[in-house]
Amino acid sequence: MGAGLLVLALVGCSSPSPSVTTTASQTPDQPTATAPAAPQTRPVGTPAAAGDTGQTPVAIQEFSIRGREFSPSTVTVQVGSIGLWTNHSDEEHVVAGPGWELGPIGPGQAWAHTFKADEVGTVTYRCKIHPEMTGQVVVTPAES
Ligand SMILES: [Cu+2]
Repeated sequence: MGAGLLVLALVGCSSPSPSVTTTASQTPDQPTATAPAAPQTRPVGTPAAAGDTGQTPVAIQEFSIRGREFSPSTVTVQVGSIGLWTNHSDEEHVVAGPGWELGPIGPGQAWAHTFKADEVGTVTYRCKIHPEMTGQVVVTPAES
């Protein structure tokens, strides 16, 4: 299961590089992240806390929660990519997608979800606390 991982990081609005602790077991076939609509996607070298070595680098798509909005609200990622939601607001949020849930994400916290092959297509997620908060992620198959 792609259970959410609490990322223990001191995330401030001025520190855009939260350290990510992940136990992602999904290994993308190709590390080439060529999602055209994902300007914030960046490769991650070696997941420091990952148990097994030799893992293929994965892309991280960062999402900001400010006020009661997700940013970006629509983005395209590849299977195996990690979505990282960072709460820059002053209240808790719970990010809920089909079959997964992150949170409650307190102010300053970041939680991650790895997009799996069974999520290929358009994933709509929302905040369970504030249903008016919604976002979409278009998950594309891993290139082979
Ligand atoms: Cu919320």
